[in-house]
Amino acid sequence: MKIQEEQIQIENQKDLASHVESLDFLSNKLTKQNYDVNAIISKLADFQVAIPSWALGAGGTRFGRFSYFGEPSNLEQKIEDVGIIHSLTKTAGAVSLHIPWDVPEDYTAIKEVANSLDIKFDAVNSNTFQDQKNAKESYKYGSLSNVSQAVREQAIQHNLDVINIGNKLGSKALTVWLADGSCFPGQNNFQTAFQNTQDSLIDIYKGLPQDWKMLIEYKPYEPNFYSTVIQDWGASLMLANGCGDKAYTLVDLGHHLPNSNIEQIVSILQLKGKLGGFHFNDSKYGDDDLTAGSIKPYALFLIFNELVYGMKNNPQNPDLAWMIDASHNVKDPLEDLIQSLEAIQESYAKALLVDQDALKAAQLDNDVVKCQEILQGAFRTDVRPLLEKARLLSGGVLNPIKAYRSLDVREGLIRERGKNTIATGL
Ligand code: PSV
Ligand code: MN
Ligand code: MN
Repeated sequence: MKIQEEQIQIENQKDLASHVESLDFLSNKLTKQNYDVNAIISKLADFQVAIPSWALGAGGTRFGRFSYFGEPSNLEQKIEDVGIIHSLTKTAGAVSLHIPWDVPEDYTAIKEVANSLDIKFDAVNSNTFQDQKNAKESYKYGSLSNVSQAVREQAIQHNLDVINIGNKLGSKALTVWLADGSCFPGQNNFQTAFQNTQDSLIDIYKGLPQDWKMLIEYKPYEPNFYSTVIQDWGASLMLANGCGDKAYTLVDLGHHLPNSNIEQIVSILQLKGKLGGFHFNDSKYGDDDLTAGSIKPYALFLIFNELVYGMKNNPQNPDLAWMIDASHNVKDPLEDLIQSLEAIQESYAKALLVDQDALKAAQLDNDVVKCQEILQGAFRTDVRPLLEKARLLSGGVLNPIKAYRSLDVREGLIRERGKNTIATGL
């Protein structure tokens, strides 16, 4: 299923008058306050977030999986789903694959599908948290950290294979997330597990092409509940530094203990030039993988405020790999991803409204109240007309969820693919 340009135009006609009215109102207000509205809109239009291949089906929990029907059952269909989201929002121009769930059968054909939908291949993800069919060794007690050299070698080789697959598709980064850790005190020697992980990562790093990055993700707990080898940004940063210049820390919003100051983590990593990637989601308790901005929108804004500051002031930090990492089982996954994209863009737009010069002046005066006024003034602005305009200029729709429903996309997918399809994923 592909959304046609005429369909987009018809959808946009329905909302154009009210969009023009609300954009005029906001533009006038912002222009009077000396904002360059067109520059903000063009930054929004440029901002692209990768969609993970595993979020296109209804997510599972350990208690079960409920299909949303019409789910993609192969890689081509997954890319087509990303194409649908991208044609509506124009902000999802990349897909992030998970190997071995998404190994292409025919590389040329897959690249052609992606190309025709204007989708690029973002970071590739390795999987050493599940045993693969016919694998000789088991990851039950860890992968890159395992006490057995044979297991570590198998896990290293898998990561090298993933790089090879990504290379054929045009990816430029490998994301490593490990489930390695322990469930009970005494089960692991912390130092041995960490050192094994470092040595294994160095072996993988040696196989990284010159223009690639290695992104090392951290997570405090789950599936292991006593210790995780790469449990926080400090562990990830040490490992990245131990590998070399092309290795970076990846921050996943759901991978922090409650009340962690994620914006501060992000800020300092950028200062050190070591923030490589970002996974968006939201959570109430832990790694809940909920829709970005659905629980703590102010926290998301504060994180974006630091990211915007870093993108401007930290040339030592590379461009970031942005990805949504959210999936659960009560919403249509495509609608959910559209909602996440909207929340991400909204937070970005609000962060772009923070007057950095005024904030700096207020900080130098120790005017705490003014600092807060500046941040909250930006946060309270309804920036949605700017997002609409960015989409309109890029050929997307003014209101993606409304258009998705009025075009009966899910019904079309069910007609094409059948009801009983289940996508691979977490
Ligand atoms: C598991 O927590 C996880 O959600 C990580 O965030 C990874 O990025 C993702 O799975 C895919 O491996
Ligand atoms: Mn993640
Ligand atoms: Mn996660």
